[in-house]
Amino acid sequence: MNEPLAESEAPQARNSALGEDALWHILYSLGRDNAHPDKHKCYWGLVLAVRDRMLEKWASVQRQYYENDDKRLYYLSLEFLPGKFLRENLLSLGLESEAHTFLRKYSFSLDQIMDVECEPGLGNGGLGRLASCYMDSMATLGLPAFGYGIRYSYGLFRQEIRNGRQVEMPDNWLHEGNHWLIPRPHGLYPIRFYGTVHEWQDDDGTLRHDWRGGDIVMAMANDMYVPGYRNGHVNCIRLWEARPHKEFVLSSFNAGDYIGSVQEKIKDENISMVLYPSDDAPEGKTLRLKQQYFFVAATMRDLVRRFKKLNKPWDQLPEKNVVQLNETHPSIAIPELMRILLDEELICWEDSWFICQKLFAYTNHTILPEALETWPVELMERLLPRHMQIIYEINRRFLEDVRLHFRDEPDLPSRVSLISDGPEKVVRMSHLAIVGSFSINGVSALHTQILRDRVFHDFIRIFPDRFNNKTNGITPRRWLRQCNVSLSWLLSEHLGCDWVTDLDQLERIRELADDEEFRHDWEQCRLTNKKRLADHIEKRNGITVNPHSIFDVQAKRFHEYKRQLLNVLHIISLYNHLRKNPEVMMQPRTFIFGGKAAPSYWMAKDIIYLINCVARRINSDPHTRNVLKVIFLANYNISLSQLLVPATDVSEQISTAGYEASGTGNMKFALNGALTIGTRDGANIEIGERVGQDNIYLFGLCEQEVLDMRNRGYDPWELYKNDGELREVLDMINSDEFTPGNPTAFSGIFNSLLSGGDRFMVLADYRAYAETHQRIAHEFGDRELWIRKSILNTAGMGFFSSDRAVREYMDDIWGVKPDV
Ligand code: NTF
Repeated sequence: MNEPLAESEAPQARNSALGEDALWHILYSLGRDNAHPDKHKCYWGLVLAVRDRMLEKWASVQRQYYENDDKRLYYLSLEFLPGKFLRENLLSLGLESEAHTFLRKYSFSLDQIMDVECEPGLGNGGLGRLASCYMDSMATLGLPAFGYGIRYSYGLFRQEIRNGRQVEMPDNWLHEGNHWLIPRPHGLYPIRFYGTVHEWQDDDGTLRHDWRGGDIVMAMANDMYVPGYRNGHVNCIRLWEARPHKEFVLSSFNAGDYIGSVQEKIKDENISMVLYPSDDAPEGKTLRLKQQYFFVAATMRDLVRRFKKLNKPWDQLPEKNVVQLNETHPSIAIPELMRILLDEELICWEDSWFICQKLFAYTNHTILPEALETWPVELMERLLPRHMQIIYEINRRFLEDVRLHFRDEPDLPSRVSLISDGPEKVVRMSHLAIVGSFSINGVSALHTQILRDRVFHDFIRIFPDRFNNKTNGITPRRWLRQCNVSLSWLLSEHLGCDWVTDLDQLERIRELADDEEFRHDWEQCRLTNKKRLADHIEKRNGITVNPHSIFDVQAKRFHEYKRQLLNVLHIISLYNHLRKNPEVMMQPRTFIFGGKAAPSYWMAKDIIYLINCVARRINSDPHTRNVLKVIFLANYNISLSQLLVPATDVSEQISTAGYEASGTGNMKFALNGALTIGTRDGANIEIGERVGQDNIYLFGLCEQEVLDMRNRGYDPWELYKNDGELREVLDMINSDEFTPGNPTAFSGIFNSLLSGGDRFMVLADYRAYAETHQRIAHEFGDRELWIRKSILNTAGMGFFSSDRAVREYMDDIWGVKPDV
């Protein structure tokens, strides 16, 4: 099969063939015999050969940044989820067919080679994956951009399902080393924790501060390269790793306490040891705050070092740089830069604050109250004493201003204060991020509106110009071109290859929806993808699924607000219906779930257990198993997602309206031709506007109706009483139907659904959801109608390219320009 996209456009710096270089590296870099390389050697050799080509481009791009005196973007994120690299990098660099040629010689396919690669799980979900999509678009647009994060030794846990329950296993992704990551052991930065603040007076009598003592941990850079799509541009994500300050504490070493001295080293390295596995409930642990400060302090050092090379006055710092904070996790950067300017550069408060406020921009990704980050003042004072002083001073000046401008609102200062009074005083990190940034954005139109109307309502009045929306996007390189090869070829055959970097071109397939031959080809592509997934399911779960059945997929983190429960309730009701009416013809359906639950989130883990128990029961029932299957795919990650997304017919996006800030899974599925069943939440609303309301199944309460119902008093018992089908399902969950001998296994779930306090109002949307599913099954049976809708979904999704999103950030917020 031929590579359909023009590779000749790709600038090629090196002359030697990729394969030759790979062989060279197997011998000289890996020290292995290269006579008959096995698939591991082929993989590692290829990685090094590809890396060489990226490094050459990266070096010249870095020089260019200095020569052109470019403004630089720093993208700070505690999480990145890049997925596997090799195929993506080959594709971006235009090296795919060279790689195929090399591999063919040794009878390997690229797919086989990809099995060797370990996926870095340096993120929990949407937030981290968004950061990676944006890094891809920044490189493709040729932006002078730098990603910054942490090189966790252990990524997000590996999920196993044992007896239906989630079991967490460590993800030791670096155990074989990773050549995509280049460690930079020279020029480490010392990062301080604890210690004390000393005051002194300079010659003019100005009070100065000096943070001393405490513990020092060294920050070492590990660089991960991100090539743009066939434009010769390569950027880098710098991931900081904690290293011990001193190799051993020599005194205890000499005193014979060998283990004691090594312990000191282990303590320091702990900082970058493991990613916190919860995406929306901060644990408030000291180690997490240490991680945040550690990576932010090292990053600010890098920024200041590069700026100083330019020999420009400090007030030009924000003209030459901009820092985007991905959520509040890196917001300690604001007081850290203040500390550097005030205490090290001896700049006055007013000038320092002016610089900060022009440098930082903050993206909010969630309105869940439990996810809004706070840190106890007491902890901050101990760990970062100077930063706490600075935060107090920022707050004092800010509140003074607020009192001045809003004289008749005596309650306002306490509502907007950076420090909340309560039994325990805490620093509200979102308030710090808002006060210290020139731009604050939400990630979908609805989410931004909710920030304006509710969550940050007070701040809108204080800083009316700072708030804006940037609807999320996804990269078409990974989420169409790479994960859906057959559809990509079909698209390129009709559109040419430009859609890969200009996704609006997809609009042009709208008219092909009327073309019978095109519809046939479209359906064949989808079937190929579904068969591939069916094979995977057979292999992984030992269950045979029918590739002609509706593949209905809900793949995302497990959280009550995402309402996997609504999906299961409906599946059980279908099962009941089938058992009662064995003669009825039903559209065969395969319901597929994937996702992890935070290890301490018991309700979410129970929901996983429920799904697996229901699956066991349904899949083994001879009366129903030909028409109904339920599959739980363990260890959902980027690679699995790339397999699921192109094979999905129906994409479940059913969060309680108002709770999902945007969603990006919703975009991936629709881009690949799945139809969405979804609530009017996050970006679902905008997807509906783009693909057309006839081509999406939106149902249930909208955000305002959710609020109204809550105010009126939500009464799930009423729904239980009046809806017999629903009642039967709930009673089954509350019995030993799915857990023989254990009738209370799911009583927690039952009670949460029927408590008037169910914040997520699962039962309120049940009837509308079930009816919508009925319509879907009916319309799926009309192949012409369904394929037409599928095509129109892909056609309308151009807007959701991360290239569009990054361009908006670039034009409205960052003020950086492409340098290609
Ligand atoms: C997530 N937030 C939101 O829950 C998603 O709706 C959104 O698509 C992504 O961010 C990306 O914007 C988080 O992961 C977090 F951490 F903020 F809770």
